Amino acid sequence: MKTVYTCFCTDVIHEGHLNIIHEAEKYGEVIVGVLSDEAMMRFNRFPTLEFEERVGLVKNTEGVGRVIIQKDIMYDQVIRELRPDYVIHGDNWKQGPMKAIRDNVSALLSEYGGEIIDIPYTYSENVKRIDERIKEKLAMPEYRRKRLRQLLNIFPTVKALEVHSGLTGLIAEKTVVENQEGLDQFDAMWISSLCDSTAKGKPDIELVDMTSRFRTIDDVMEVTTKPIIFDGDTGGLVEHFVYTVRSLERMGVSAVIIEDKIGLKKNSLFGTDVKQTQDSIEHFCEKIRAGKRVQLTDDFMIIARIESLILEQGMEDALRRAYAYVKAGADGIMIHSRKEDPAEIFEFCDAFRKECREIPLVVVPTSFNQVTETELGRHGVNVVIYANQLTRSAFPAMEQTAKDILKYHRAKEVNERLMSIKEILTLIDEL
Ligand code: SPV
Ligand code: MG
Repeated sequence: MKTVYTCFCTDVIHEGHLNIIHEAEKYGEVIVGVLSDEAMMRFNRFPTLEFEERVGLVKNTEGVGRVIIQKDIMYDQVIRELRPDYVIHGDNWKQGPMKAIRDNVSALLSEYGGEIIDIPYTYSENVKRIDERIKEKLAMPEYRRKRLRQLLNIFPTVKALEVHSGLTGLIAEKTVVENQEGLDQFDAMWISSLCDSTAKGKPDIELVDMTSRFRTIDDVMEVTTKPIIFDGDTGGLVEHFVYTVRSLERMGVSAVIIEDKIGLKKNSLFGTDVKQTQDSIEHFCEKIRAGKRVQLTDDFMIIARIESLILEQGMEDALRRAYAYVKAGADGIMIHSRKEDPAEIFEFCDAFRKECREIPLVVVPTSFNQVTETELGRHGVNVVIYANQLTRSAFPAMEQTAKDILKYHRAKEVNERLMSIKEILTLIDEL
């Protein structure tokens, strides 16, 4: 009997999947691969069911002969082991980022004469509704909040992109590219104080108040499902920080990062060019302890950010602070540097990792931007934050457009570099 393989990356079986199975049955024994949590999280979206539940769902579906686990988004291992006569899939994988997967399958099958069967993708109101419902579920605080911890348990490095609005949130949520391993996308979002302030035309000095910062979080949350790491600046007064923790946790934010500075905060990338004061270890530990004390779930993380290298206080001071903050209950450590050479970041991470193997390490490679995520991962870094690149790329583009319209007294000259009217009109889906 011939074999037909299909891979399901789903937590609900709907008429589209039933149709695939029904069509597959015409060709032979139907083998369904259930995509592993790791692959689903990295390349598609977070599952809302436990892996075993997803396997059970497929096993109990009529027409399914065998169920296996597909570990990677690309089919190499599965096809080499199973050598199915056919691989069947909805024809939606002929375009967009999924085309890379189809090309991979096609190349593998051609090695021994297997065939792809593309069947029309089921576009129906019901399928659309189911898809939307799952997305809504993923956006709920109780699902979203724990997602950063889940990611950290699975992936060696998590990458976060700066967002400061619904629109930038959508970019972080939806941007997918093809690479050697298959598809890639951002895992999380960073609500930067610098970019949130800049978007409002204000300096990054804790001037934009928490009510406004929460409004930004809300704008982002309304249109995304990925976990949020919030830049909490200094955390403010201990008496205020406890309320911030409660609010962020309730909203479904996964982590807040607070920096060990006190008084008027200036952006770290100014370094010692401006007056900035580092907090005492004792006082900052008190802030961490107070935050941890008021937390209501185990999901939320308070990450302590060390400014010793920024303020040229030396490696020893940075490490002493890191151990003290971990002892006070910090769920992670962020080490910051404004040097172009990543040597001091590597030195810190290597030394810290010898003492603390488990505590997540966070870095923001803005100045030392030549290092890759893999390199940072080798030094024990778990979260890489691209803290301001969206804002910094948008501003010069917008400014140039404004200049050119002024220069030519019309918009024809800038038109070529613009998104088309059709694209902007259809960019945002309606419910
Ligand atoms: C931010 O993005 O606001 C940060 C990172 O705090 S940095 O600007 O490098 O200080
Ligand atoms: Mg900041």
